[in-house]
This record gives sequence, structure tokens and C-alpha cells, in this order.
Amino acid sequence: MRLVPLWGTTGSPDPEHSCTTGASARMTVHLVNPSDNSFGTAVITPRWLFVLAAATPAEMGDPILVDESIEPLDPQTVQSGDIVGISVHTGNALRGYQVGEICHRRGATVVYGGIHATLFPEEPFERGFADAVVKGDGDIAWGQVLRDLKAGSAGRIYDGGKIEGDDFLAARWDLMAPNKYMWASVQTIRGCPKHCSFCSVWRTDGQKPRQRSFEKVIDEIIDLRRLGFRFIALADDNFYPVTLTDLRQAREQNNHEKVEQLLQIRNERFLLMAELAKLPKDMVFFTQITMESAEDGEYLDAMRNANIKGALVGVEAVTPEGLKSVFKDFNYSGDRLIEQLQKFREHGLHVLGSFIFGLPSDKPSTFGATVELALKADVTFAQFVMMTPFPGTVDFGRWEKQQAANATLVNGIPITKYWLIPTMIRPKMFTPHPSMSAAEISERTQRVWDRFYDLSSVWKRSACVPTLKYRLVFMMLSKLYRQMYAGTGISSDSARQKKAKSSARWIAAQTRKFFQARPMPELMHPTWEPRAPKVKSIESAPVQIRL
Ligand code: B12
Ligand code: SF4
Repeated sequence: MRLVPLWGTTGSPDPEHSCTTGASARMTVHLVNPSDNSFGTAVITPRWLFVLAAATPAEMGDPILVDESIEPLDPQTVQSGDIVGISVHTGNALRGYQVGEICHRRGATVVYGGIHATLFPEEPFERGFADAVVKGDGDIAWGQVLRDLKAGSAGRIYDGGKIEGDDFLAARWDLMAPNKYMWASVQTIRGCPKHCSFCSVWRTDGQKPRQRSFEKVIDEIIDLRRLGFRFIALADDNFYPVTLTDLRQAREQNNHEKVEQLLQIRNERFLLMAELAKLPKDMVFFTQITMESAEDGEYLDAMRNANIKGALVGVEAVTPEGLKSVFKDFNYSGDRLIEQLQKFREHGLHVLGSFIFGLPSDKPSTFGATVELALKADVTFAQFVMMTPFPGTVDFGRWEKQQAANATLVNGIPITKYWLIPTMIRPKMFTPHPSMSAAEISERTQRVWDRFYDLSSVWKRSACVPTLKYRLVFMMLSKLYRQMYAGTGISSDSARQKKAKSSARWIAAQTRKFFQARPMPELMHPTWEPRAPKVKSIESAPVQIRL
């Protein structure tokens, strides 16, 4: 881990307010998860909020946590001298900068982190009244920033690097607002060895899987079950870091060291799943996985035994050309794709299929073919997202180059900085398509959602749960999923968005009750056998350099 405050000390945009002046008498720490859409209830906990709470040094007191996907920040709660940590991903960066401005005007010190700040560390200074920015992992860096702020010697940009899996902190679930979330989220691994063109994970989180030891994961999950959470999202980039093909290739190359490394990662996954299987049987896990796992029956069976009931599978495209264009030609297309998706069901796992529309190879007929395939392949849920070039991706790099010569402006903002365009006028499609307009792609995508989530299809799919009561819950969940997307993403018409949002708010509140479980304070943590400490890689050595 490199923990490097870069480029000297902070220069606050407001000369009367500088965080270099050191501790004020009162220094409450706030952490804000920005969102334009507040639904009163959220589906999944934003894990960073509770991890950074754990990273806050005890001497600073418990931080105040605000998740705007539940309720907007009340500015009155922020006082002069407070410190506010804000996380930004690309979609919520603009709201994040507004929150930063509000807090700055109230006299607080503002620190940004998260994937967008990692990719554009200068932007929060230019747009969001930042006093400091943390790039990369915050588990260790956040404590350092706070201690530096308290001492009046904070750096401007800190690089938290990519820490080892065993340094990932367990979240402070005790600070979570009660009765607001349906699923808690626990990370078991970060990074992904693939390199899909639309994804930045392999760049920002690295291609080397960073795995937490199973004991730490299980301990955290037990804490959650004790609190009454039985639905847990394993918020991993890719739950299947080593494929059978990886192993076969390493063996064919007689690369014994590589085989050993791969087996170590794989064995740790099996150890984790074996322990998950020992947890109370009412627990339900969900994760994200690549399609290749369908070929690994042993792995899928271990997942089923571990109560991992389902996974988001990135199908992306149903044609070979589409898959090639996103560097995902390890996926199958056509009938073989259907067979592969069905394998998950054969092994007792539900699939949330994720499909992308707007790829250059897409034609008007692709939309219908995709939804028919999704219906035929027995996927339990599906999401149909429109191609968005996220910064840090290969697609974004290409598009930025194309735009460099003759940049399109929206509201005076270059379209390659689309996250700075106010959400109401932000285009839904960015990269021009060779044969369809953005409106046509959006319209056709919406129709695909409507078809997949029409009442009779949802009712048919709801047969996967045992009782009528649960079939009704399944239907509400499907409706909620569709509404949340219409409210925040695909819908181009604002009346429809508004309606979708208010109905999502109501459904979310009703649905959450079904996720609640009896707290189990009596559940004990296992006593773990000590294991030999892992050797840390050089890149993760905790170097602390101050310039
Ligand atoms: C789980 C997950 C989800 C879940 C849960 C989201 C949630 N409520 O948290 C679901 C499925 C709902 C989801 C949805 C989406 N997601 Co998502 N998601 C993830 C995933 C896999 C893990 C996130 C996580 O929990 N990580 C664990 C925490 C601990 O890590 P972290 O957030 O990175 O935080 C660490 C550091 O970044 C840093 N840090 C973070 N914030 C701050 C703040 C401060 C002040 C400091 C100091 C440090 C700091 O410290 C933390 C601890 O080390 C990430 C991939 C990833 N590796 O991040 C994608 C990811 C964040 N998602 C992504 C996307 C695109 C989306 C969607 C837009 C997808 C879509 N098309 O609809 C939606 C947007 C939803 C929304 N409105 O927020 C992209 C974001 C790309 C970008 N440039 O913004 C990512 C990176 C995946 C990708 N393929 O590129 N997602
Ligand atoms: S899309 Fe999934 S498989 Fe592809 S690089 Fe990103 S995390 Fe890995």
C-alpha cells in the first residue's frame, strides 16, 4: 500500500477556511453517500460508508453516516470545524460536489474518495470544494487523513493504493440506521483478472485478486446475522477469480508456480464456501460472477451448499460480434449461451442476467432477440443497461480520442465529462451508434424492460419460490427492480420517472419487511485455528512518504 500525501499541503478555495490550520475544539466526522434519488429505503448498503466508519480513529468519535439514497443530507447537521468524507462514483459525482459545496459553506473540511475521485483526483478541487482527496483504498488512508487534519498538517492528495485482502477492514455495522436496508454487503475479494472494455474494475482494483481470509468474512457475516440481517450481497467484482481454463493453461505451460498460486486462491474460495454452509440455514447470499463458472459444476455446487442463491452474470451481448467488441469473447452466444445460463439453474443458482444495449454491432433486431433469449434461458431477473463509457475503461479512452478533435458540448460541457451535466438534461447515450439514434436505442431498451417484466412473465418466473406469499414478494421485487431503474436510469420521459420514483418508494418500504429477520444475538463466532501469516507483496508494503 502506498500512502502518499502528494503535492504538499491543502489549499482551501476559501482563504478564510483552511484545513491546514489544525484542530478546532469540535471536529465531528461525517460520511456522506451522495444521491439525487432518495427512496426512504435502500436495497443494498453502500459498503464504503461502514468501512470508512471502521477506519475512523477511535479518538475522533463515531462518525455520523448519511446515505442520501435513503434521505438527503440535512445541512444543519454539519457545523464549522467538522470533517466531511464524501464518496463519488461517476454517476453521483455531481451531487457529491454539491454536497461538498454545502458542507464547505458551513465551514467544514471536505475530503473526497471513491472510484471517480481515484480516476480524477483534481476534479473535486475544481468542482467540489475539496480540501483533500484520497485515491484508491481508504481502509488505511482515511485514518491517516483524519490524524493529519487534526494535527493541522494534512496533505492534498493521498494515495491509499491497493491494499492486501487481509487489510480490508470489517465494516461498522453497529452504526447502520435500523430498518432501512434490505441487503447488507460484505466483500470477500477485490480485483478481476479479466479486462472487459466497458469496465474499470480491472484497472482501478487491479487484475490480481485480493482475497480476504475466510475467517474474517465469516466473522463479519455473523455480526450481521446477530443484528437480524439474513440477506447478504457478496459485493465482489468477480466471485470466480480462477477458472478451470486458467488452471488447464498453467498446467499445459508447466508453470508450477502459477498452478500453485491459482490453486491457493481457489482453495481459499472453497474454504469460505464450506464455512458459509455452516451458518444458519435462513441466510441468503448473492454475488457477481463470470459465465465461465457454469463449466465448473463442483464450484457451483459449493456455492449452492453455501446458500449463495444467485449471482449477477455479465452476459452483455448475445451475438459473437457484440461479445468480441467488449473483449468478452470468453462468453458464449446463441444456443450455447442459453445452455450455459441454464446450468446455473440446474445447480440451484438464480441468475440476474446483465445485458448491454447500444454496442456498435447492435441492430434493431438485437433487442427482441436479447429479451427472447433472456426469457428462454430461465434467468430469474435481468437488467438491460445502455452502453455508458465509464472513465478508466478502454471504451472511454477510445471515445475520448474520437471527441478530442471536435468535442460535442452540452450546456457548455464537453460530453466526455457527461457526469458534470445536470442530470435532468444529461444525455442517456453518449457514443454515437452507426445505425440507430440515441432516442431509438433508449426507446427499444425500455420496451425490452417492459417485455421482460410484464405481469405474465413475472408470474411465470415467480414459480421458482415455494409459497403464494413468496410468489407475491417475488412479484413486488421484480416491480421494484424495474421501477428503480426507470426512476434512475433508462426512462427518458420525466413524468414516467417521477411516477416510477414515488411508486418505488412505496414498494421499497413494503418489500423491506420481508427481508427482516429475527436478530440472533446468541449466534457465536467460531474459534479459528491460527494460520501462518501471508507474505505481503512488495507493492502493498505500507510506505508512508510525505512530500
Ligand atoms: C456492489 C456494487 C454495486 C451494488 C451495490 C451498490 C451500493 N449500494 O454500494 C449494486 C449492484 C446495487 C451496484 C449498482 C451500480 N453500480 Co456498482 N459496484 C459494486 C461493486 C462491485 C462493489 C462496491 C463495493 O461495495 N465495494 C466495497 C467498498 C468498501 O469499496 P469502495 O466502494 O471502492 O470504497 C473503497 C475506496 O474506493 C475508498 N473510498 C470510497 N469512498 C471513499 C470516500 C472517502 C472520503 C475516502 C477517504 C475513501 C473512499 O475506500 C473504500 C475502502 O477501501 C463495485 C466495484 C468496485 N470494485 O468498487 C461496482 C461499481 C462501483 N459499480 C459501478 C456501476 C457502473 C454501477 C451502476 C451504475 C450499474 C448500472 N449500470 O446500473 C449501478 C449504480 C448504482 C448507484 N446508483 O449507486 C461501477 C462504477 C464505475 C464508475 N466509474 O463510477 C463499479 C466500479 C463497477 C464497474 N464495473 O466498473 N453496484
Ligand atoms: S465486467 Fe466483470 S469480468 Fe469484466 S473486467 Fe469487470 S469485473 Fe471483470
